[in-house]
Parts: sequence; structure tokens; C-alpha cells
Amino acid sequence: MERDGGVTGTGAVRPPCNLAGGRSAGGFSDQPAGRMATVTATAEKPVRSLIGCGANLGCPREQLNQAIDMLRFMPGIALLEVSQFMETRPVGGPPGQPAYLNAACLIETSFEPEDLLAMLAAIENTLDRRREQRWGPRSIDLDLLLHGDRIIENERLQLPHPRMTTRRFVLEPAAEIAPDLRHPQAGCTIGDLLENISQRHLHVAVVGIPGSGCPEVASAVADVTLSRQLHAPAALPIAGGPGGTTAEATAFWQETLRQYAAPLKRSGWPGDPHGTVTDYWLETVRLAAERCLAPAGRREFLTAFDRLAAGTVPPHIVLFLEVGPDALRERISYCRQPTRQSDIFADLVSSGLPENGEAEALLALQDDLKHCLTGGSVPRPKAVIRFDADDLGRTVNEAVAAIEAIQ
Ligand code: A4P
Ligand code: MG
Repeated sequence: MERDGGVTGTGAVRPPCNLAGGRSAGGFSDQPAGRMATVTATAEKPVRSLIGCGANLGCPREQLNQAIDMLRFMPGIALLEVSQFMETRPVGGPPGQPAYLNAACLIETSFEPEDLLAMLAAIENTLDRRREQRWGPRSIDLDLLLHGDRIIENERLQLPHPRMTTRRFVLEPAAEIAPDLRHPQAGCTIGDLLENISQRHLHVAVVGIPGSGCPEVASAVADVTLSRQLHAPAALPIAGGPGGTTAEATAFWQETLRQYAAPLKRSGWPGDPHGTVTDYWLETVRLAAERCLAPAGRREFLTAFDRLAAGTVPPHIVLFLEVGPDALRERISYCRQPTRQSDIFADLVSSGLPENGEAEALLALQDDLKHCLTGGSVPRPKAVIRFDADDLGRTVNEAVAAIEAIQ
């Protein structure tokens, strides 16, 4: 990859000049840059980046305009579009925060996404951004939502932005300026993502292996959103489930599939605006059966699966709970105690606790689910949000926030 020259910012921040918000465009600027970053444009050709902006402290409109002007005059960045500003209810974080003002910007740049993120952080710092509390009130927040079709996951940067697919405060302004921009993981456009969360009766599936907390998280989300709840109709026998070549095993998995598919039938699906929260996904049954059955039985099962799945309502949103090996083993040990006081993680018990506390069978299924939801070949739900499910309380809060963001 060719480096096309360093860009060193030294100039002063321009005063706000677009107090009403609204569309604006600009070319690659030759103005002196703000005093904020030393970066190098390294991508071979410019890509389009989508930036989400939010503020709910100080003078949000002024801060948004200042941030946008800093982007406008940043060498190496072409500001193509700016959305209108939208007042939104705070999602997540401490209660009693002021309302947010949110917006989106479409830029074109040759900067690498890591450099761009550093520049956004520098703009935030210039505008007195304090980081005292996650999702706490802020003078300005600039999130890198999309950067071409780049998919990045490391400690500093996640691309696409991991929480954008259910956030109306992100998707509405973004769809105003870039409805046709593609989200590389969802495999659809920003406009499609907005339409996806605007269904009259949403189907939200909380997905994970037994012991990841799906029933618990699904109940909390359903309670907060006044949604209908559908629980897995039967246990998923992961460890020691019937397998092999026997007709009995194939019949067992087909019956389990039938039970799981029945409540999701298109024909009986409600149309009211409250939505449905399920604590299972039909694909989990397929993956579990595929692990258990021998090739002949698997083929027969998959034929039945395709026929039944076609008549069901797939989830619009998947909340995928990923539990780590240590937390899972701890939960298995807890469930083994005859004197335990609560029926938390009861799905682990009913799915047949793995022998000797070994969690490998479950973790292998979790890997299959992850592959399916992040890179597999099956048609994926448009909105998939992953959660580290080791701390159940935190998972509940974050899952509820992800669904509240739809409003
Ligand atoms: N980071 C990783 N990937 C990215 C990315 N694609 N873009 C890292 C930006 N930052 C990314 O961010 C925390 C860390 O995320 C950074 O160190 C960066 O390296 P932060 O801005 O310091 O803190 P934060 O914004 O509080 O955390 P987070 O988790 O990014 O929050 P979100 O998801 O940005 O949500 N409600 C309304 N109505 N409107 C809002 O704008 N915003 C939030 C913040 C919550 N509720 C809101 C709104
Ligand atoms: Mg942020």
C-alpha cells in the first residue's frame, strides 16, 4: 500500500457557521487543519465513511456545528453530507440525562479508520469531552459507524459500529443522507436497516447456548418493552442428545424442530405494535441437530428444516449472548448443586448438564452460532448485536438499551 504523504494539523478551530444544521457539502479542503492530530492518509483510494454525532451537555447544537466544521476543514477529509439535527431521548446510561441532539455526516477520506478515529477523538477533546461514565452525558460524541466495507474488531475500534443496527437516533439521520450506503455485515443498506427496525410487529430473538442467559435476558427485554414472550418450547439436549444413525435420533430432532417452529408460524403471527421477544432461534436447533446426527439423518433433518423454516417469521433483530468458558463452567457447577436457591440458568439443567462439568460441547455450538451470525452462509438477520454475557446484570442492561434504542 502506498503512503500518500503526511498531513499535520496545526491551525485553529473554525467558529460555528451552520447553527441550523442541515445539508452541506465540501471538497477536500486546503484550509489549515485544527490543532488536533498528526495523521497520514494511507488507504489507496478514498472511501466513504459515515459518522454518528451526538451531544446532550452544554449547547448541543453549537457543539455539533463546531464538530462538523472541524471535519469540514480537516485536510484529507471531504465532507459530503450533513443530516438535520434530531432531538432524541437518551438511551442507556444514568437516569435523568438531558435529551440528545443527534446527527450524521457522510465524508470521503483516504485516512485509515484508526487514524480517523484518532481525529474524531481529538475533535471530541477540543470540545471538552469528558469520559467519566459509560453512556454518561457528553458535550460531544463522534462515532465511526461505517468506513467503506471495512470490518474491524479490536480493543480500540470496532467497525461497523457494533450498536448501530438498532439505534433509531443513528439510522434516521444516516438514512436521510446515505440511504444506499451498505452495511458490510448486515448485507443491506442503511435504508433497509431503518425499515427493519420500523416493522409494526418486531420479532426480537435472544440467542445463545444454554447457560448464556437467554431466558433471563429475553424476559427482562419483554417486560420493559411490554412485548409478548415466547420461550423455547422444549429443552435442547446438547450434551448427550440422541445422535448417530438411528431413525429414532432423526425422528427426535425433527420433533424438536416441529415444536420450535410451531409458535413462529407466519400464519398465526400477530400484527399488534408490541412485538415478540423469543429466547431461541430456529437455526440453533439446526446447528445442534447437525452436531448430533450422522450424515443420512442430517440430510433428512435438513430437508424438514428448510420446509418448516420457510413458513416461520425470522427474527428482525438478534441479540447474541456469548459466554466465556470460565463463566459457563461456573454456571454449570452452580446448577449441579442440589441446594441451589434459584432456578437461574434452568435451561442448562434441562438441556442435560455436560458430564464432569465439561463445557466443550456447548462452547462448540456457541462457535457455530457465532459463525452463522457473523460470517455464515445462511441469510442473516439484518440486525445482530453481540453481548459479552459473562455478567448477567450488565447483559440485561445492555440488551434492554439496544431494544429501547429502536423507539
Ligand atoms: N470504539 C470502538 N469502536 C468505535 C467506533 N466505531 N466509533 C471505542 C467510536 N468509538 C469506538 O467510546 C468508548 C470507546 O469506544 C473508545 O475508546 C473507542 O476507542 P467513548 O466515546 O469514549 O465512550 P461512549 O460513547 O460512552 O461509549 P460507547 O460504548 O461508544 O457508547 P455509544 O455506543 O457511542 O453510545 N442516546 C441517544 N439518544 N443519543 C446518543 O447519541 N449515545 C450513547 C453512547 C448512549 N445513548 C445515546 C447516545
Ligand atoms: Mg462514542
